[in-house]
Amino acid sequence: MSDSNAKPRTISDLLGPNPLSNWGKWGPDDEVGSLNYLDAAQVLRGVAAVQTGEVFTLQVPIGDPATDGDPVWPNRRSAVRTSVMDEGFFERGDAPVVPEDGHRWADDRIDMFLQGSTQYDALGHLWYDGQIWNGYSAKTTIGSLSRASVAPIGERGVVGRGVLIDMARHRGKDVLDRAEAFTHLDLLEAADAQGVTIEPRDILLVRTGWIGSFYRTTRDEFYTDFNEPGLIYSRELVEWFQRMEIPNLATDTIANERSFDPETGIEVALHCALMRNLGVAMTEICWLDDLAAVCAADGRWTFLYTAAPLKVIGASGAPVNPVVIR
Ligand code: UVW
Repeated sequence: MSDSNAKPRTISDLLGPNPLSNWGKWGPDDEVGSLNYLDAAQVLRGVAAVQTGEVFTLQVPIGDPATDGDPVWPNRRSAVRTSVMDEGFFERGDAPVVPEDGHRWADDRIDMFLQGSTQYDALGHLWYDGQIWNGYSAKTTIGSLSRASVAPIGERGVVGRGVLIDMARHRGKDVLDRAEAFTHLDLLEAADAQGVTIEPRDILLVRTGWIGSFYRTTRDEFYTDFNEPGLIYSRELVEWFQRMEIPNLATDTIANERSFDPETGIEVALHCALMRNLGVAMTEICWLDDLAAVCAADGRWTFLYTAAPLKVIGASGAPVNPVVIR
């Protein structure tokens, strides 16, 4: 960009020639990025946050016939689960084999976007300027991610101290508005109001109420003028994530950040700045409403967070059901 007052048009324009980066920090072959911060000491710090033994699962249901599809990014489709064996097959005489010992079974298959439910993004899920996380060529994504797929995250697992910041509750809302923005300073203000400190290497969970709203509204309304509320890019925010060594960002939105900047049209800048450049893992479409209600009731916002996405080889992401113990 020659004119420094011109609006950025691309991610490169926005992030500038020297974006903050963790490339190389964990060696030339790294595929899990900032999750490297979650060493044994962080696991024990997470365990130390457990006080009452309550367990919360953060996955949203997949393929619930009671809802109008699943919450997915606009160009993705909801999962379709199909019974390929059940009692009906036996009753109709359609079972390929009928064991004489009398046992019967049900089998299913599922057709879904791997990012079509609560999921981890692979670090190679999104990129700009021809390079993915750690500087690997974008060509490594062709056909299958041969670098930084989701499988190494599944292999490693994610365990540490989680802290929940409830931006919706902090702003006195059930759900933040479309495109409603907040920054790391807002997170710190909300943390202060909640009486909790975000510590270095915390797994950061942020509630906006957005996914909860999917289940209370019509699909049409949810997707009209689609622009999720969330964190927005600034160099200061990225500096804060880097300085705080945040390993993992988890939110109750589909893409963990405001979808696009209405001024510039630039989309998912934080996927580029945090995930591609710093190696911050992203957990998306989390169910946080129940956890938040309990945290708010007793004022305790930290816990043990554990998760491991499915080890789908070469995949850009994979479903996960994170488990929180408080
Ligand atoms: C996008 O790719 C836009 O979002 P997600 O990270 O949810 O896959």
